[in-house]
Amino acid sequence: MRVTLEQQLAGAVDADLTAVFGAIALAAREIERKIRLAGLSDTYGAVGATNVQGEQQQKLDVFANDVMMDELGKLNCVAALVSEEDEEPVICDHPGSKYIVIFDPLDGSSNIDVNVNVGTIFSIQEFAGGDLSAAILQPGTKQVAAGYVVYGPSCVMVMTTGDGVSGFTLDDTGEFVRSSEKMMMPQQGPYYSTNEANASTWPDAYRGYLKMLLAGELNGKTYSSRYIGSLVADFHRTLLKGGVFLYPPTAKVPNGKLRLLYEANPMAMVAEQAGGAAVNGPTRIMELQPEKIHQRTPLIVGSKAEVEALQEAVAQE
Ligand code: P6P
Repeated sequence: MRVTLEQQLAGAVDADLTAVFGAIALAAREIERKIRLAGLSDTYGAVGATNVQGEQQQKLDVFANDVMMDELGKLNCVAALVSEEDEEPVICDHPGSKYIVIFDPLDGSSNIDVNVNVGTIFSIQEFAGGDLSAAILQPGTKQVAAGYVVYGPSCVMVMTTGDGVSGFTLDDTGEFVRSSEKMMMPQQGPYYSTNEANASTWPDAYRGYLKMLLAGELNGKTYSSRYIGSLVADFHRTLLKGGVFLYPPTAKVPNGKLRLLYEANPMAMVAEQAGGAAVNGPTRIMELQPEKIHQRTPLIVGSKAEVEALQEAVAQE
C-alpha cells in the first residue's frame, strides 16, 4: 500500500509537526535536485568563506542552508531554527510557536564534489514558552522527532517521532513514499566504521576495543571495515546492516568532532528507536546536557552489542 510521509504523520502527530516535516521534505527535494545536477552548473566547490565551525563552506552547504531556512521559516509554528552553518539561532518571532528545528543542512561536505552520499540531519525540540535559549539546549531525551535524508542512488528520509523508525523514498512524482517501517538495527553487525588514521591519538581504551573486535572476541564475530566519511551514509548502513560507527576523542578534537545538537542527538534518537544505542564513551548521548549549540562530542553509535562493549572498555580505563 502506498503511504506518503504526510499520510503516515497525519494519524500520528499534530498538524504543526506534520507541517514541519512537510517543509523538511520540500527542502530535501530541492537539495536533492541541486546535488543531482551540480555537475552541470557552477555548484561544486567552496564559496571562499569559512563557517562557524572554521570549515570551508561549500556552495552546496550554503544552498542547502538557505533552502532549509526558507521552507521552515515560513511556518508560524516554528519558534527558532538552529543550523550548523549559522553561529546563532534564527529566532522566528511567531506568537505561540511550538517547535525548534535544529539541523545540519548538508552533512558530509568533503564528499560533495566526488559524487558520494551526503545528507541532511534534523532534530525537533518542543518549545512550551518561556526561555527559548534554554529550550534550544534541551537534552536529546526531549526530542519530539529526529531523522535524516540521505542523498544517494536514491533519496531516502529516515525519521522517528518516538514510535519506531520509518524510511521514505523520494519517488518520481516528488513525494516521499514509505519504503521501510518499524526499522530495527541488528543486535550485532559485521561492520565497524571509523577513521583509523586517528587511531594513534585515541585514548588507549578505544584502541584496545578495536583490537578486541578485530580479534573476534565479541561473541566470536568477525568484522569488515566500512568508512564513507559522511555521517549520514555511515549511520544509514549501520542502521540497516548493524555494527558500530565511532568517532572517538583525538588529539585534534579531544571533545570529539561531531556536533551534539544536530548530528549526535538525532542519530541517537533514531538508533535507540531502532533498538540500537549511542554514547559519548561512558554516557548515553541523549542524556548529555548541552551547554552550547555547536558543542562537539565523541560519538559511538550502532548495535547494542558493540556499543555496550565500548562502554565497558571505557569504564575500565
Ligand atoms: P573525518 C563530515 O565532514 C563529518 O562532519 C561527518 O559527516 C563525518 O562522519 C565526519 O565529519 C568525518 O570526519 O575526520 O573522518 O573526515
